[in-house]
Amino acid sequence: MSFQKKVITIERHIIEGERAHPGATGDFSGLLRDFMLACKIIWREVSKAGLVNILGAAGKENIHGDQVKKLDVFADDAIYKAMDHGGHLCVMASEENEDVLHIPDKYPTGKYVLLYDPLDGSSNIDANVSIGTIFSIYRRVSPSGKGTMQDCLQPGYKQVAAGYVVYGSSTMLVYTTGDGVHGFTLDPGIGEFLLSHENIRIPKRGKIYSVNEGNYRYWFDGVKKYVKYLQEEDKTTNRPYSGRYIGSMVADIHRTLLYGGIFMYPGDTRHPDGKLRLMYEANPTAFLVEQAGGRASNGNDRILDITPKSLHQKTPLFIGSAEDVCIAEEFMQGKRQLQPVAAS
Ligand code: P6P
Repeated sequence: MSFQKKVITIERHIIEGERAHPGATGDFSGLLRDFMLACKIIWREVSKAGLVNILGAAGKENIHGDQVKKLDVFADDAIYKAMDHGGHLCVMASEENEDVLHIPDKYPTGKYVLLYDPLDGSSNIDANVSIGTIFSIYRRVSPSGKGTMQDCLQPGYKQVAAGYVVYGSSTMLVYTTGDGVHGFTLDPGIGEFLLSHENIRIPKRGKIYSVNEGNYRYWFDGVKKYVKYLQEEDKTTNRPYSGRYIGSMVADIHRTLLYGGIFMYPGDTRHPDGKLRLMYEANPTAFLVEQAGGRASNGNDRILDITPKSLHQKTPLFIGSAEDVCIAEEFMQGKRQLQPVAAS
């Protein structure tokens, strides 16, 4: 008799997780269920984008001056419409919208806050490169009723859940509620996310580095020295590392989480705070990577300890295997210098 491996859906995983937390109301599982529906709707469009000519710029620019692609707009709308009526949220904020997104008056408000990047890496949509949805969930801090900007501007260590959906060769949800990191692969045949990667742990040190080297001339010395260190030969530390850069953060983070190593988007002389957003990209991925045993900083401070000042503020990001990020920080802080390499 062949025994089918236990099929664990995301719903079952959440409910079993909630049972482990007495006092859980099931509110959270309802929130995630609604969010997963939105991601399946996005997956359906992303997976057929090349067929229905949905690609191409929608002609609008988002508040960051990026050309908005039609799928960006579609994804943003899909998430808002899936989440606005369930009574789980008091307010939302999206990377695509300048201000917070209120719950319509006709719907009840709840105790959670959702921040999301509806379709990160969207500049790669036309090239069929993996892209992703990133989400971050907090408990509200305002007493009741309509949520506020303060509900959205909480430091990353206050997150109660975070994760991403990567739309790639297969579509995967990777999330944490503070009790480890778990991966679910979408079975298109039944439209369910099934547990495929339980308790993901990032290697404590890797041998891949991921950064846009096209920005080299603008990098501060610490970054230049760190990358040069990674390119030196030293078999005891698996150097030189391999360079891998997809230019789609969710895909680069997913590889880093599974294989180890470091992903960096440093600040530079043109953009001292780098390009990535604290609330929508750095905080959720930092929560995930720390839960998997890794580390995430801006080169000096732990990402999750940064007190946000504005909804769309940017931050330099060094994230991945703990030992790799620590070495990067030493170079960034001038505590480590390149050693003269013995002539080979
Ligand atoms: P660059 C995509 O636009 C994005 O926000 C991230 O997904 C990605 O890591 C980064 O920008 C790529 O930026 O400047 O290297 O093209």
